[in-house]
Amino acid sequence: MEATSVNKELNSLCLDDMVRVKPTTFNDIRLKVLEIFAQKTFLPPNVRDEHKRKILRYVIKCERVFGFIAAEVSSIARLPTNLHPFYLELLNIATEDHYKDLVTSAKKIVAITSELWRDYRRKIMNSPTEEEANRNSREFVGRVLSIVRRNSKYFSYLQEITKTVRATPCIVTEWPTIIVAGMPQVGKSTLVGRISTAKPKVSPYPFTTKTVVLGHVKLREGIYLQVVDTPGILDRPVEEMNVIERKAVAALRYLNAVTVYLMDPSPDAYYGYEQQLNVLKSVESIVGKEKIMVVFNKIDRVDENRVRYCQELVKNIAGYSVKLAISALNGYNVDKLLVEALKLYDGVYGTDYHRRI
Ligand SMILES: Nc1nc2c(ncn2[C@@H]2O[C@H](COP(=O)(O)OP(=O)(O)OP(=O)(O)O)[C@@H](O)[C@H]2O)c(=O)[nH]1
Ligand SMILES: [Mg+2]
Repeated sequence: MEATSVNKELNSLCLDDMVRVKPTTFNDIRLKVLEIFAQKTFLPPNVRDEHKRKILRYVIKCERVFGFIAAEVSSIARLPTNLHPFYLELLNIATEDHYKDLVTSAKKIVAITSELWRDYRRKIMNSPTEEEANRNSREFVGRVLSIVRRNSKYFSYLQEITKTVRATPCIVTEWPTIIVAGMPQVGKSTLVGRISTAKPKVSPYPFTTKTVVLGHVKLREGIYLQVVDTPGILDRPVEEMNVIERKAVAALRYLNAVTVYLMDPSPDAYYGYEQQLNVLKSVESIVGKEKIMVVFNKIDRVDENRVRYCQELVKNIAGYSVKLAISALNGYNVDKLLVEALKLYDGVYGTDYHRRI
């Protein structure tokens, strides 16, 4: 078994292919509109009538303003809302649950601006004097900017959206997926880094992992696994979780996977076994007991008696038999873990991967 890179094109879902937008704000738009309006206009030489030439100048200015706003805001209005639920949830997390509001408000700007432009184009064209054409075109720009101002409060999330898009891995939909979950500091990233192509940051501080990280493992020619590193989850109700924990919950809830629930049985673990068992219960309430495999990590620093004692606790308090004890740090039993996880996956999804490796 080896960590290996594979072709990203292979039946993969990539957020950056679907969500393409660049951050902008009302102020950016306002400045650009004023700049466009002030630009010199060059009239087509075939318009000879002096009055028409003066009027046309304003039509062209406003047409440019309209074209700019339509293009700028349409890229937001066209953001997809029928995404894979995992991706949709990540975007909701990035926008404090305002992703759909953002798209709706951009659609509103485009629709109202288009309507205004239809009206004002006629008005400006029919202006009897240059002064009136000037007044009408300024009125158009003023009204358009006011529409943008009133409907752009969610644009402030665009920055966070682009960050999320950049940080979100592609999902290969046809591969078995194994999520590694647990409290902060149990060694999730160390494990994922050891077995897969992903190289997540490891450190002795909680919430080192701030987003979902995905790695690939080649089990044999043509058989690959996806391994998902998740941020740590604390012992508290799902509704009270912070945005980092919510990303772990999004992976658990929306990816078709099995979950390795990693525990640190050390007596001086960052979080004690009671909290770790409470979080196991939370994870169970999201994915269901049948999709969970409980694994002890850091076995290199825990004596046998302690392991046995903790196994009993897990059995008696949470009702799970601990499947394996590993050391993500030195690699002890990690290959076994992959095989066991795959067996669980096959049992849940009716596949036969573990027989083919
Ligand atoms: N002794 C020992 N230390 C380990 C083992 N696995 C991880 N560690 C250490 O535990 C600490 C936390 O490891 P991480 O892999 O960052 O833990 P995590 O669960 O990803 O933590 P968060 O990202 O904060 O949720 C680091 O100091 C690792 O070196 C292990 O098997 N044995
Ligand atoms: Mg981590």
